[in-house]
Amino acid sequence: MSDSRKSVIVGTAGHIDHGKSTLIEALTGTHPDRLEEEKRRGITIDLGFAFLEEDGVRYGFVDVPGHERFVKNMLAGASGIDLVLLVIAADEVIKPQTREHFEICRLLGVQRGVIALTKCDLADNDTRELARLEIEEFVKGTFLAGAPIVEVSAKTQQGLSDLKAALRAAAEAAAAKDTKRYFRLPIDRSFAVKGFGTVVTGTLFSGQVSVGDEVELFPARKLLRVRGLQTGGKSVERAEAGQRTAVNVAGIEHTAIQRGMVLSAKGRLRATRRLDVRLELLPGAPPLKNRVRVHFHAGTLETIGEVHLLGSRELAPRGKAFAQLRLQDDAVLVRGDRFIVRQFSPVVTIGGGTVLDPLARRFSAKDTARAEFLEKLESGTREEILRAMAERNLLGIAAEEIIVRTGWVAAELAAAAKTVAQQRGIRVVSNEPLILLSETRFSEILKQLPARVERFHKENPLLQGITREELKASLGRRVRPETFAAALQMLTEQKKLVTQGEFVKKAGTEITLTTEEIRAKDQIVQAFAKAGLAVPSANDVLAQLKMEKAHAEKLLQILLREKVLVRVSTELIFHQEALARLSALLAQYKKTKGERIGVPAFKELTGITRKYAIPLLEHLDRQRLTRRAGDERVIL
Ligand SMILES: Nc1nc2c(ncn2[C@@H]2O[C@H](COP(=O)(O)OP(=O)(O)O)[C@@H](O)[C@H]2O)c(=O)[nH]1
Ligand SMILES: [Mg+2]
Repeated sequence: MSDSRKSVIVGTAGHIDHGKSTLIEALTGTHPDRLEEEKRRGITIDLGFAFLEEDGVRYGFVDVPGHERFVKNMLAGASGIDLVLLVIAADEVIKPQTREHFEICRLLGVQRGVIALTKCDLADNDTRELARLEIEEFVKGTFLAGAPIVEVSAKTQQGLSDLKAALRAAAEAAAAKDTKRYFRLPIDRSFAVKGFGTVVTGTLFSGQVSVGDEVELFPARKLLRVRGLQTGGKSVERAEAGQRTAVNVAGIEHTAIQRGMVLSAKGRLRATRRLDVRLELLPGAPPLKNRVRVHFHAGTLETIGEVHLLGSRELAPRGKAFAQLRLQDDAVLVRGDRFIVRQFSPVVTIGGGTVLDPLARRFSAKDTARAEFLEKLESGTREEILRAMAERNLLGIAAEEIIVRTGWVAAELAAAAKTVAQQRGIRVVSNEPLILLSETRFSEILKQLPARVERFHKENPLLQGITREELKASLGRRVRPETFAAALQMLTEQKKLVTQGEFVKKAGTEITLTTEEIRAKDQIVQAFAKAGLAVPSANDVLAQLKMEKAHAEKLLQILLREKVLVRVSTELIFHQEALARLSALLAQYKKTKGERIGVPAFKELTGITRKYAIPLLEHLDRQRLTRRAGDERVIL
């Protein structure tokens, strides 16, 4: 679907009673106040929405409440807006929520806007002129410096066409939201529509969504099917970033979804309660102490967070710092997302900032590299960020983790990884999945592996080698399977290690058994081979040998490792050929007598006593050759 019409979200901002809702109605014909209580009291309590399509631009208006008690609702609406319509009444000019809303928009990174000087029918020329000067002073040096200040009156309709022209110019200049990123929609409402079921609404933050898509609901991590979509009051097949969107989802009650939850592309995000951020304090805020609790707002989510300042005990007004936020609830965030913090009590907006690492490592005084890492995340190129992530993690970093932290799409990640792989210092240990690891760490592993193998040979002179599994485990949990495989491959290519099936050994080592050992080993094998299924006890077999028990024990271990012998229970060991014959026997039985076999029939078939039959049947169950069904077994 190619569609040249631009979609922009316009959010109102401004003090209560300055005429925001009235102005939206004058512009769109829709009064945004929805709730009964709002209509009765004549004030906006929650978010309101209206649409307008004009001159090839689709406007989604989000009307916010001006009352200081409802700033938290305003915050849910303000995230995701492209343009702010700052509403200032000519007769009152700058009031507390004019300031607070404006600061919030600035902290949320809103880039553009239009200022509406409302209620101009109530102000004479001089008053309007003074208001203008005051507003110009107010926005000086900010993103709204130089923004048009349009005089309007919703009552007389004066200035409405100028306002639309100003909005249109701003809409054209505004950067379009990225429809190529992963789909993300912070939910602001959830309700049921008769005949359709659950509908959630929100500002489509990034990417796009189509009817039929499977999307993920956070933090529940529930997959939901998109049954229908609406934008601008019309049913559509697809909605994209920058549109107010209603999503009809199947498979969930509307009461199970609340404001603050997020719908997103499947598997592309992760919930977090610990994030590293760049935090900024407003000029008018009191100093912020380390470990203080704040209200945290991001997207449509509101929760409580604890601030851990990096490297300082207090943040001064206007100050900026790196900090870790610990949240009380799950948030779904990626690098670059904006957030707002409000004082715990009394509740006023004190600052905000940008998410740098949404899956931050636990705060620790020993972690001296954190600041440098965060600087990279804040202002580095993709390549620099990728390097920094790979270097910071002993395990290296995998594609999936990079994506959930950064929101990068596959092509961006691939391009950056390609460049990084060509530079020194970072190694691609696996392409599928993509895993990057620092060379320093990789060479450590390259040194550790032969040392571990060597030690194994020393401790187990009779064994041919260490199993892959044991070798991997000896490195601890700080090595991914892919990294282990890559290192092992490199070492075998360099002929430092040799692999033989399950076993890894040092190149050039052959275990050499003495003639006496070889003979003894053979004796053990013969004893079990001869016995068939009615095996002797291992102790008895070993006692027959003319050697020390511990020594004989080792030979038995070798045979078990070589899988010549198989341990079926603590007591019983069988020759692998006897077991192979047993499964052939069972297959034959199944063919001729059916799939069910009881213990008596099994004993008869094999000619063994209960002492052997029961452990053998349990072994067969574990091997999934049989399955227990009451008193009988089903041959699989
Ligand atoms: N005279 C006049 N009154 C207005 C104008 N715009 C809004 N009002 C009135 O101001 C009051 C508050 O308006 P409202 O839109 O609810 O303000 P909000 O709190 O900013 O949304 C209402 O009684 C409106 O009728 C205007 O341009 N001129
Ligand atoms: Mg209002």
